[in-house]
Amino acid sequence: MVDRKTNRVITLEEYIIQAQNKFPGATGELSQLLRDIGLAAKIISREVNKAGITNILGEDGSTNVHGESVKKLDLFADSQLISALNRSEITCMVVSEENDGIVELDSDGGKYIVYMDPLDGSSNIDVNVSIGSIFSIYIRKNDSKEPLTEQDGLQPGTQQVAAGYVLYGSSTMMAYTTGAGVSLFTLDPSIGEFVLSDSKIRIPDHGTIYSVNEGSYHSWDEGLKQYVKYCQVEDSETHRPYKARYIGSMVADVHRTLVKGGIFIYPNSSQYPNGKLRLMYECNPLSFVIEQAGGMAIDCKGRIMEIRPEAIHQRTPIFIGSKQNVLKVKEFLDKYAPERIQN
Ligand code: FDP
Repeated sequence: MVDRKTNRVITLEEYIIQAQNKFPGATGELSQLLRDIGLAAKIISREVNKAGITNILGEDGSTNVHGESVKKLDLFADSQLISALNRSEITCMVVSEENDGIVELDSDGGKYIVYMDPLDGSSNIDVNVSIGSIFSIYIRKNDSKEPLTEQDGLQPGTQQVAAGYVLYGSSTMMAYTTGAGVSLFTLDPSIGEFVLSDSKIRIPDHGTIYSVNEGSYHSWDEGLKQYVKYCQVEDSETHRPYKARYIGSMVADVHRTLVKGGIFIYPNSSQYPNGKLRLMYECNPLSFVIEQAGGMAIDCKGRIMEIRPEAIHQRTPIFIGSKQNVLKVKEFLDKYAPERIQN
């Protein structure tokens, strides 16, 4: 996207400053935080792109807090983001997929709490498939003189002040929202800057792609089984059958859903009774982005962002995407499990 007055591209830095200037009382701290994340993302992107030619691919031998094997790039991304956030001393605490407890940063009264999944979709690293970083930002509620605890971070997604993701795909893209729409940037490697691609991206109201790991079909609830059958039936009026697309990296699947419309699902199942994906650093931030673009995100009962979290690494089922598609899957879920319907 080109600035009409100057006829040149707008960088992430410029865009953030312009946005901040619209709020005369703004301290500039949130802008700084977003710039820190942007900088870490560029460094991670560089390593992701050369992963195959350095010795950084593969597992480092340890397992993370969820018992999943940790890839070397996960650890690299985790340390880059934490040190970028530490530098400006405005973030007091980080919760990361890679760390069991909270990580306290060297801030003197810093008010921001950042949740992150430094490298989501990491089982795709070794096969050169898109992966991403996700972030979600909150303001600390209690007095900054009190010791920090997990409780400080247990706020519903509706309290997020900003959230977004970086997708390391055929190009590197960053999408974020501060609650006033979604802005999308593309990393231009020739100048080493994220440049604005779209300042108010909208998700289509209806899409013709469904995205779910169908290998788990037999462990799903009946409502979801019936919905997927519905997606596969021929009906020209509703453009069915829909296309099935599943990358297996949530960021990449949700990004495609944002751009093209449709639905991404990671359900509860007999294998994962509470779903697999994490509420605080996967589902809430991506729900904030999708809602801000005009879409919807629910668990089996209601809005993802209204879930009251009880643990920092909590999991949730998620149905996220175009409004009409999410409402349709909800119809099926409610029909086969009416006891779940929320008034
Ligand atoms: P991964 O395990 O590769 O890190 O966050 C977990 C996640 O990827 C999501 O990015 C992805 O959508 C999902 O798990 C894939 O899970 P399945 O392999 O069970 O489909």
